[in-house]
Amino acid sequence: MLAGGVGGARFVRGVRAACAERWPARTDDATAPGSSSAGAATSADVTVIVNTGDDLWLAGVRLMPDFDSLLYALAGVNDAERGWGRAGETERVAAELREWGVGWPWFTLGDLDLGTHLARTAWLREGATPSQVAERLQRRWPLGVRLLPATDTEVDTHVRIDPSLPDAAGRDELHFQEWWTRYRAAIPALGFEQRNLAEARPAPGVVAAITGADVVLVAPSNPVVSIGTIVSVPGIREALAATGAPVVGVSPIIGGRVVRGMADACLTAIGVETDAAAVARHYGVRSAGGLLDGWLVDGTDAASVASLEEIGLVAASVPLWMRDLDTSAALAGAAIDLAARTR
Ligand code: FO1
Repeated sequence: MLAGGVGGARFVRGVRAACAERWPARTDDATAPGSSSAGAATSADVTVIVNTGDDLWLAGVRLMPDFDSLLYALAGVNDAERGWGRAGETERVAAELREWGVGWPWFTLGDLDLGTHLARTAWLREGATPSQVAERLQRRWPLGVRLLPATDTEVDTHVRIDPSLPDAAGRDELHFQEWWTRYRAAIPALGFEQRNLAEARPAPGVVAAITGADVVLVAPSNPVVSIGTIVSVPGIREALAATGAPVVGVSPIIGGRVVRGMADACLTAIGVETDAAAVARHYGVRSAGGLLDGWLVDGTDAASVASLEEIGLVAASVPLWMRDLDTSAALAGAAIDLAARTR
């Protein structure tokens, strides 16, 4: 699976549940990944390739927001209401950091969450790579799936803006997290740029996961800064082109609106309409050099299925709203079924 954080987490939980239902863990295999997390035991081998473009250094620690959102959600320790961070979080350290003028006053580092950032940063300073750190963080909770950062290179996304705008204060770019959390994506983006992309390589295991997969799923995550960043790491798009597995995506747009977040601002910036079929066309059809073999849209967008099939996609409309684990699992099951139809 390719996934971003908040939007990706619900879908990944659904995939885990759908796999547990279809391919339950063998009862004699007590060591199966996820065997001790409720309802998640599956013999399926699920790898999630996680967007790292939202990552940043702040207050001396390395943050990997999408990785952490997936980690916390799959472990069941996430703040489901807010959508990011830990449940039962306190903010005592954040209040101190504001007093010291360290970090960003509009960006909250919760106390429990800071524990994760400190552990990660300590291991990075000891010489571990981000993917090795990711592996260590996952040992704490039995997730039932493997989370892999797309790359070990720091490819933090920056947003190009017009320096003459009042909020820009003369700057012609902002870190994605400042644009997203401070300005709620309201400053028109002129473009998105990932740092160090030319020298970036897929993290160990990423290419093998894609080329060795039976099915590749593209989560309903932000097509520009989440999925877009993953596939812009040199080698990942090529692995997707080469894999024998069908590649099936789920639209993050329902009835012309984003399901959550502000992906519409990102799509507008790159000239793509906020529309389920337009996102599919943006990803492109694999047989013509694009990413996808199949695409799921919501019932609201059922009218676009015929035109998507005309351009060579296997498409279907199903309920896309992930209200709870059951609806997420049903959606994941529909994506797996669509993959079978592409063969
Ligand atoms: N989102 C916010 O809207 N405000 C915050 O203060 C904030 C803090 C934060 C800290 C750690 C972390 O992992 C994520 C955090 N997020 C916060 C969420 C994050 O900015 C974004 O929603 C994602 O990167 C976009 O998927």
